[in-house]
Amino acid sequence: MNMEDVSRKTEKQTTLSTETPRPRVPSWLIVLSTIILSALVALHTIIGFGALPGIFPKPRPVGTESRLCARPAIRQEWRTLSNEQKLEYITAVQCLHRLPGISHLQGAKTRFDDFAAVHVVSAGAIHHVGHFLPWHRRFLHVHEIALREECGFEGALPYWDWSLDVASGRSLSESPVFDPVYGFGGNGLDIADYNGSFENHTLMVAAGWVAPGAGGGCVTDGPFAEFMLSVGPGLNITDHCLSRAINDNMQKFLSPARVAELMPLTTFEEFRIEIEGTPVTKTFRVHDGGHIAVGGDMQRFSSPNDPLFYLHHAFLDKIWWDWVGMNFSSRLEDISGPSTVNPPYEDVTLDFELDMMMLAPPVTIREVLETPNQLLCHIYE
Ligand SMILES: *[C@@H]1O[C@H](CO)[C@@H](O)[C@H](O)[C@H]1NC(C)=O
Ligand SMILES: *[C@@H]1O[C@H](CO)[C@@H](O)[C@H](O)[C@H]1NC(C)=O
Ligand SMILES: *[C@@H]1O[C@H](CO)[C@@H](O)[C@H](O)[C@H]1NC(C)=O
Ligand SMILES: *[C@@H]1O[C@H](CO)[C@@H](O)[C@H](O)[C@H]1NC(C)=O
Ligand SMILES: [Cu+2]
Repeated sequence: MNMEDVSRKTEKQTTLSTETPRPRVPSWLIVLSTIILSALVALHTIIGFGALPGIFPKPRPVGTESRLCARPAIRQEWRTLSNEQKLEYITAVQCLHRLPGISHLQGAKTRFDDFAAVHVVSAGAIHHVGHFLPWHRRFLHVHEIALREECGFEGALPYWDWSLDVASGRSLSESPVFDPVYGFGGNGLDIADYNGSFENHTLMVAAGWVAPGAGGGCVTDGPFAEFMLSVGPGLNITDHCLSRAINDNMQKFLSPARVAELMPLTTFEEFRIEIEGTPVTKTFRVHDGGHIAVGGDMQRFSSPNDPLFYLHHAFLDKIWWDWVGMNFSSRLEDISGPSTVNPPYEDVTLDFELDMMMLAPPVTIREVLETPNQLLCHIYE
């Protein structure tokens, strides 16, 4: 059973609880009450909810009735979790990595690989498009459900607010997310002349890329040292270890100011482009900046190979939800952008389906607009 079912059940039980007549009430009174009550119910049905305050529970405005879930999971920033909560999350991720894969996609050996494989296969269709944010929101949710249902995880997906690390003035490698015990381990082993430039080097340098200076090899400490992966790196299908190249030169794209400047953007169109980054923008933004700041697998199409992918994208998801919250009425249903990377372009609509392949049934963008709804059932703290 998942969170959706739990909250639905709770609501139903609350709504349906009725009082049984007390035995000492005379039977004629019960009959009379029943008649009056039936009349009231009929009247109520005809004139609608809200007409009889006090007799029936006050309903919520039409449309909101079953839209929001009763007890949303609370997604927290990594450093605000207790050590016990951190270990619970890490243990659940390791569990997913021990379970056999079900996707049958190339290279996917484990349930953890399934997600990287779907991301690789879908990569060309889910970035630089109108559904970039909604697709990743649903993807994170499906991952969270797998952790819960298949690995007994009882918490919520955490997020990583890297702007806190930038604000601290220290190296990103000192972030609590890179802790060897209560984090995801640190940098990759130094590789001689590693430069981490995988795509158009000229373009990357123009976008603000400066080589990390260290790392590039396998992560050697923490719970994901010797973490074996078979999807990636990039589009390759090769057995390899989790690699990283933590890049402090990316800090300037991940500052609190960079997050703050997204908030006043008035249209989703500006917002989605400004949060995602190159090559649509000329220089890096928070999405690509975060990927490149971690480097290695995280910088490639196979980025879900690094467990930090989920924490980085959860923060981007929070930023989107925060942006909506700044002007709910005008921003909630604002959606735009091409549905494909290549022409002929057609704008996505709320009915556009987010394809998770064999990971989960498709849902529409409309179904993932609000994080505390019945389907997603989470909020950010
Ligand atoms: C990094 O690698 C790219 C691609 O192989 C190459 O074009 C570029 O010159 C290299 N840059 C440095 C600084 O070594
Ligand atoms: C790389 O990017 C530069 C600058 O935009 C462009 O002039 C060049 O054609 C690109 N090279 C490739 C191989 O795409
Ligand atoms: C894939 O592997 C080949 C051979 O090992 C290598 O030359 C190539 O750069 C790799 N491609 C990517 C996208 O990592
Ligand atoms: C919300 O957006 C609408 C439409 O753009 C605008 O008229 C209104 O002033 C905004 N409200 C706030 C509080 O910014
Ligand atoms: Cu992605």
